[in-house]
Amino acid sequence: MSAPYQLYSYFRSSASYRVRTALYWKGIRFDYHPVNLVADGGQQFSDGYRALNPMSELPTLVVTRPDGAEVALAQSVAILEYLEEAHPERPLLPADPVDRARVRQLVQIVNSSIQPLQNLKVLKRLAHEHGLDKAGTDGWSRHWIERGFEGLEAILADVAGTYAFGDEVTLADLMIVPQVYNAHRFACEMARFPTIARVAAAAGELDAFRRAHPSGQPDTPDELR
Ligand SMILES: N[C@@H](CCC(=O)N[C@@H](CS)C(=O)NCC(=O)O)C(=O)O
Repeated sequence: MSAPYQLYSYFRSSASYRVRTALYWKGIRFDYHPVNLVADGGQQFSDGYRALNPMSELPTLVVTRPDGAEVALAQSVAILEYLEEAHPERPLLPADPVDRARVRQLVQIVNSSIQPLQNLKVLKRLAHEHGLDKAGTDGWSRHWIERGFEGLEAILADVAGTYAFGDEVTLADLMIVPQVYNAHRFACEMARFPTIARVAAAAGELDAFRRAHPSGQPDTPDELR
């Protein structure tokens, strides 16, 4: 029997990593459908995938309604908010409205002010239209991640506990752990961001985060396992 959710994911996609973590955190069954962002010129551009997600981005979560109708949800934060509402067990947002907004502030720092600037399509454009080599595009990504982490570090210095917002895991951790994974890929100087590094390491130890890690997905190449 197929699972109630169908996740379209790429092992190294940080936005997919966020959603995988939420699914494991809440113990929700899902089928994994790999979409390779680099093979064949990018499988996200295939007609089949574009029909699910016209933005040609990962992740997409296909949800089956009680009447059997399937709905494709895109944008990882919209998916996380949906999962939080549909599966309130093991909540990932605090109860207090002001605290919920503060967690969402952290979510949006990663979602809107960091990740889009180092997305694959941006790096491809810099390489193909503006002549940057690999060192150039890596430097670009490093710059924007470190710029964003400067602000995030200052905020976390006030609000972090064991995890990004106090002592409970929240959506902020689901955003920060994959962004720190990307920061390492681009050789960011993480020693400058001790609170971010500390909370990402603490959350990264937890079972859901381990299971969602890029090194252990069905489409992870053997050499990266
Ligand atoms: N804001 C979107 C971002 C999605 C996104 O950028 N996905 C990346 C992988 S992490 C992607 O599919 N990139 C495809 C490309 O750049 O061609 C979300 O949160 O879902």
